[in-house]
Amino acid sequence: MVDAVSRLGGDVLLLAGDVFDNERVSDDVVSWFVEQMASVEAPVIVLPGNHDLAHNTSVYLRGPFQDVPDNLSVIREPCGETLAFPELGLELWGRAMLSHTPGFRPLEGMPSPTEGQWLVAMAHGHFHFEDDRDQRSSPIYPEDIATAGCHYLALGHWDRHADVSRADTTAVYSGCPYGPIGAPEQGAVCVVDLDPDAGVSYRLELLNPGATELSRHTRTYVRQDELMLRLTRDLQQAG
Ligand SMILES: [Mn+2]
Repeated sequence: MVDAVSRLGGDVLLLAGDVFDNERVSDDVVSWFVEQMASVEAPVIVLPGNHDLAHNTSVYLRGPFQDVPDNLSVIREPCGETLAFPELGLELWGRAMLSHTPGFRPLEGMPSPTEGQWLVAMAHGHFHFEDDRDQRSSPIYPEDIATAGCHYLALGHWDRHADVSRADTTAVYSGCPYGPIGAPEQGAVCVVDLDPDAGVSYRLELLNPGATELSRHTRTYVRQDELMLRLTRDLQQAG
């Protein structure tokens, strides 16, 4: 991913949460991450997610994050904060997650765009489709996106890539560099272009196209597993 930023000419790298799986990661892992980000030839913005919360025992309060490279920013404000990159005509907004609950609304408090600037927002949460009836934590509803006002909404939480754009707001789960579970060949970065004339567009750039062979076996296994589960369920219903 670090290499991909220069290869693809990225101006900014956004990491929309769950960079770390939990707070038990060693300081070596945290230091390694900070070093890797220092080698990115662009600003890097990290939004904490539910696996790496911004609360009082946050991984982002650990030693290696006390003295981060100039290009690395972590969103820490629970009410939301805006980072300005005037040289890029870009403002970035995000709201740090302190607890992953149904009451946390990742898009709440997003400002309107500044005249003449792109507003890109980052959010970590679960998108509820129009007909979803279950209540999940850190919910993002269709009307939240439709009325967000930002030019692009960079979403994290789902491991798979998904376009959940509504009205004029382009809103996309990037997918992750290692790919969804069982499909490493789908590991990708989402490359977003903000063009004053052409508008907002994005594309996926695969990072691990060589992983197909491994994936084929993994997916076969997953399918069999699902089949077993389904058969078990059917038997239970029948019995
Ligand atoms: Mn998450």
